[in-house]
Amino acid sequence: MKLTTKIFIGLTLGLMVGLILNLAAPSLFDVLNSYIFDPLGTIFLNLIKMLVVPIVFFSITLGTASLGDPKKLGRIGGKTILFFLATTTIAISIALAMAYVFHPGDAGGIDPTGATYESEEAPTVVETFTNIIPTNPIQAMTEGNMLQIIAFSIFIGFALAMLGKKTEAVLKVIEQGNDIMMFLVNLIMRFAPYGAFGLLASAVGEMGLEGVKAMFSYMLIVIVTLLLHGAVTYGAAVKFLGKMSPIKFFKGFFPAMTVAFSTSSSSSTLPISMKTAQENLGVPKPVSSFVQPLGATINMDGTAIMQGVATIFIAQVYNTDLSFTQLIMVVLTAVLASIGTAGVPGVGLIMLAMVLNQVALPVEGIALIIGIDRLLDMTRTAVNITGDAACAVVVGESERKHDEAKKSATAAS
Ligand code: DAS
Repeated sequence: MKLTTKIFIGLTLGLMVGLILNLAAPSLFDVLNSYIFDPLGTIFLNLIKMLVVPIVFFSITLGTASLGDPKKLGRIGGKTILFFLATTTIAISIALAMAYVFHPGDAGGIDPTGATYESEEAPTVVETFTNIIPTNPIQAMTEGNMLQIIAFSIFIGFALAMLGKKTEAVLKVIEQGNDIMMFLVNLIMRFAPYGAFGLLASAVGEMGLEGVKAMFSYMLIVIVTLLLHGAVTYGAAVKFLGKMSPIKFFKGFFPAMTVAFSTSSSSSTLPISMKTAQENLGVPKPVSSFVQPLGATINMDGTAIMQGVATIFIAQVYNTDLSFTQLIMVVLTAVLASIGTAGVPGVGLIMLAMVLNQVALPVEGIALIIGIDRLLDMTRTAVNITGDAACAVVVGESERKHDEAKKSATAAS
């Protein structure tokens, strides 16, 4: 049986077991969660998290080194950032429109009085950009500061490309390091169905149906917008820019989506996202190794969608009308906010506080949606990494066309 099918079965069983225990035997759920569900999920999460830092370092260093000339690195970087900004802006605009049309905050039965929420300090956009260069790369790795690890890896890869034969032995070590990481990803993925089961049983068992009912309209709008953005925006991008059938794209990338859904973490899913994009979608390794780790950190369309719907939902619950200028501020802040956060569970809520502050909405409103955020986090993380893969397919195709044009120009001359 295919691994994807096994993961899907794990997720389905987890959903059923979590719901049944939450409804019929909550005390039994607590025991099973402590001794089975939570440990299964945590072991799986830790196993893939163990690989994230070395995989990002080896793959980006190797990817940058194999890009060769700095012009190509600049070209790929430019296309990647442009794609990320364009799709995230589209994502949050669709989200704001959906929330305005369907009014989730007017669903009634939601009493905001007494809601309290302590928002964690989010980095400002300027801090995010100035902090990209690590003063201590080893410390960046121990702390898992993804943007700094990416920046350091690009410098090392660039040096390897420029030094060529002089450092080919080091390049060989980096190549072998990357192969070791990919082997370990394969090995760990055998445990994915059990990890997915544990993670979902634990999340659903804790949340239960109660939370879902109260926030149903809010959840529905977020999930519909996520699916709409994924199918339409990414489908159109891979079809018209990536010259790939959307069916092939979504089917080929589905294994990574199931892991993102299970773990709610783009960074933890990165090893599998890259393996799936390279093996199932044919994305060239140098492009995948550059675009996907960068995207897992700075490109979060799913998160921007949640922030767009949540902002309008909270404005409606607190009977506050947002002006057009404020809506533009929401789009800008959410796009920039998603750049500043690493892909880990629940980070979208922390950044939502930044967006709400920007338009003077009560941050306490987050307390209304925190209960069901885990399930939405799963869905939006799957969309986040799918956006990165769509970008890798589009940039890969663009580079193929560029190389072809270069070859025919050389042949003609
Ligand atoms: N869980 C985050 C991610 O890994 C997304 C979020 O929190 O919004 O992409």
